[in-house]
Amino acid sequence: MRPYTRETRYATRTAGHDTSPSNKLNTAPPDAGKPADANTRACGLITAAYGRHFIVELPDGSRRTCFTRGKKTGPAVGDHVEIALQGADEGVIDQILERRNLLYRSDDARTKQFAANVDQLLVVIAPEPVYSDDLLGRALVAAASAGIDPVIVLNKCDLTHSLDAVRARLAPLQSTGARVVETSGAQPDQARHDLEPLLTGKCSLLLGQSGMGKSTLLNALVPDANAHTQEHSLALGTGKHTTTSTRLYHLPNCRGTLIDSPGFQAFGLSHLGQTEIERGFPEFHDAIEQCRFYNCTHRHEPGCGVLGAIQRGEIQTARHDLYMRILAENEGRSRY
Ligand SMILES: Nc1nc2c(ncn2[C@@H]2O[C@H](COP(=O)(O)OP(=O)(O)OP(=O)(O)O)[C@@H](O)[C@H]2O)c(=O)[nH]1
Ligand SMILES: [Mg+2]
Ligand SMILES: [Zn+2]
Repeated sequence: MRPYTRETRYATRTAGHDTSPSNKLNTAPPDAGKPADANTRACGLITAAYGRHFIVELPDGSRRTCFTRGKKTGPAVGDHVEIALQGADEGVIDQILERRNLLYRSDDARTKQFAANVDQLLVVIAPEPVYSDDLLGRALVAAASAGIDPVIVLNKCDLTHSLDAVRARLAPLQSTGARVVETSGAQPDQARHDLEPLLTGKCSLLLGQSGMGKSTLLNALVPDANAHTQEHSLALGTGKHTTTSTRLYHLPNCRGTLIDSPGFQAFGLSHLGQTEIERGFPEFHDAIEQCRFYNCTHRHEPGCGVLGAIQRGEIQTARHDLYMRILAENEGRSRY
């Protein structure tokens, strides 16, 4: 066992709810409606999203390029959809079948869907380039609000000179129950050993800032993917992230799927209300029980259990600051 292998588990489970932000197509239970006419209609899985067109994988393994009608943009990678077949290799997406969940971010201007029907969120960070605590915390809040299990994947553990510093940085978050798995995409056999047990039987989404090594991990786990990877500095030099679209892959060695996504630089959560935000801060939960007012916002109220716990050093100020920033986004949005 390598010296850097450590793991802790997320203590709290949350139920997922809001799964329909910009889903302008109809949704229906998977077995709803009339049976699809095999000659003209089919059900499939969205494996790639390129703006308005999508790759849909049919049960026989064939793939079709599909479009949504008109201006509708609703489907996300991981969605099961019903399509009307067109020609030999195209189709039109008529309906999104019922979703278990949808992970997305939002700001005042727009919503960006990451993926649907995800079992597990792998938030990839690394010692280099420097990752953002704010963005990591937001990804965990998004996962909790969608009812998706999060795992922090600390990649590039071969960079031993900066590993202790990044572990120390992660420790406070780990103490809140966040699960951390260490690995190195630069050592594909090791990465498979570290991650395959986690991935078996699940749909997992690789998410993180640019340059953290998401596509490198994908290539280790799905060698046929041949995903393009690049030095972060080169990627930024072109003004683009290396990965530009979200794609789903089948894992060859274990049952399950893995989704690679473009790096993000912002993670707005203006769609989340206070209760949903609180779910992303498991270390607040006991303290909230002590709040004097049932509708306490944990900002300034007298008798607030969260503020009390901060004063006693039981909750970190930086985490409370993140909570306040996300709450302010939601309130800013509801004024429009
Ligand atoms: N030393 C080391 N370098 C790694 C490791 N994993 C990835 N890299 C390097 O990090 C750089 C970025 O890797 P990518 O896989 O392209 O990163 P990404 O997260 O997919 O980036 P975007 O697609 O832009 O979001 C590349 O130069 C990789 O070779 C690792 O485990 N160790
Ligand atoms: Mg990539
Ligand atoms: Zn309170």
